[in-house]
Amino acid sequence: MKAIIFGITGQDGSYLAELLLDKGYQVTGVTRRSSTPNTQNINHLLQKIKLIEGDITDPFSVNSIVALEEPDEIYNLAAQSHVGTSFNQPNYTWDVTAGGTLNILEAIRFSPRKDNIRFYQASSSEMFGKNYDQIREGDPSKPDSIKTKKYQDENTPFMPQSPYAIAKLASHHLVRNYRDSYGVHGSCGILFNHESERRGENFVTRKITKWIGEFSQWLTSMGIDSDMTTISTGDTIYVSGRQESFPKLRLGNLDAKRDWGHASDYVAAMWLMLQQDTPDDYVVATGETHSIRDFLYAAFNAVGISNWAGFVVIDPRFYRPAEVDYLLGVPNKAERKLEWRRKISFTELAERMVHNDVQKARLRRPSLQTISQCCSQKG
Ligand code: NDP
Ligand code: GDR
Repeated sequence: MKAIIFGITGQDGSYLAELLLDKGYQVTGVTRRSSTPNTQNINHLLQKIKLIEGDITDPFSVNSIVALEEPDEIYNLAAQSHVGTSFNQPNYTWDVTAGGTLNILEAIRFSPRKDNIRFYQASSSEMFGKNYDQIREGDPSKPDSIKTKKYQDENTPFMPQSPYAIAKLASHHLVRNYRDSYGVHGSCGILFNHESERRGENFVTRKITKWIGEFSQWLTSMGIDSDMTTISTGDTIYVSGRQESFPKLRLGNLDAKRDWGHASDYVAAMWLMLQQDTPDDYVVATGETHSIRDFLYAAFNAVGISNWAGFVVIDPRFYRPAEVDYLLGVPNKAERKLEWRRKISFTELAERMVHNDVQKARLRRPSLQTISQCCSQKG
């Protein structure tokens, strides 16, 4: 079997490539030209995969890749995937995240091998935006036990809140339309947030764990235990009796709730979708929701710090013009039809990410330069 992955250098692309290689696929990844190397997520795979330069916004590039590679499966993971960035670069986000999908669908539609190609589209829980459904759960004989649960599943209406989410929704509808109009075997995974040790550094979970890694290394390099008294004033952390300081972690809205899983579990669902004879759309999620505060608690706890609030500054620059407040996905359909199960829990996810970033910071041995990079704290 032969697969093309658009977006192979990203978090999901790298895990998906590993999964397909394990299953014996020939994997071709599409990478766009960059002036500095950006293959850190797939460097360990470079001997086993084929890389082709291309850009999803260029129909000629997409057409020729699909025609020359003759794939059995195409996975479209390429996107401008940062929601906050999409407010500042809406046109670019639209071109990549919506227009790019159209280019692949057209390449499939006009391919003489159309009926032999299966297509996966990376749809997103962001498409639900402000919307959720509700059910009342509990024991009817014990009124106190009855609670209202808010959730999203395949039947929840979409109400996107950002240029990114609107572009993803356009792609989602395009796949349905090409399925209905031209018989394209296209499936959409409506994936809720999934993170990992390879998560981009300006998404909130990785921003937190990377900061913890740098901070732990700073304490270690000064011979200070993490339980020593730190004095937190304004934007800065000091240690009693010492001159040196470290910038606090700067974040936006801590009250938003997300349904967070591990990316390695989620790429398995992508592959399972394309093994179904009939294309369809599936929610992939954990069925749990946690606030950014919960993630901060779990992540700081992984290095033995319980009072995370003293290390964080709220910075309005990281607020979004419109927010998605609450996401909790119900993956019943994926569990029933695909027999998909997630394996990694919320706490394990946070711990794995923190330990990875602590280790990375240790290997980097921070200089003043890395500390100032940490201060710039994008995302
Ligand atoms: P990343 O941002 O880590 O990866 C995006 C990938 O798209 C990168 O390989 C990037 O290449 C590539 N890309 C961007 N623009 C282009 C372009 N013009 N032409 C070709 N390739 C391009 O995202 P994730 O791995 O986290 O997510 C994968 C997909 O799933 C994305 O579409 C995302 O929107 C979607 N999604 C993600 C979720 C999550 O929680 N992670 C949840 C739901 C959906 P480069 O390295 O050059 O930038
Ligand atoms: P999200 O992920 O927008 O859900 O999109 P992100 O980690 O960027 O934000 C999650 C929540 O955290 C709040 N937040 C911050 N976010 C960032 N990035 N930086 C901060 O400093 C910060 N402070 C608070 C945000 O406001 C938000 O509420 C991700 C992406 O992977 C999308 O591509 C994908 O489609 C969805 O998940 C599902």
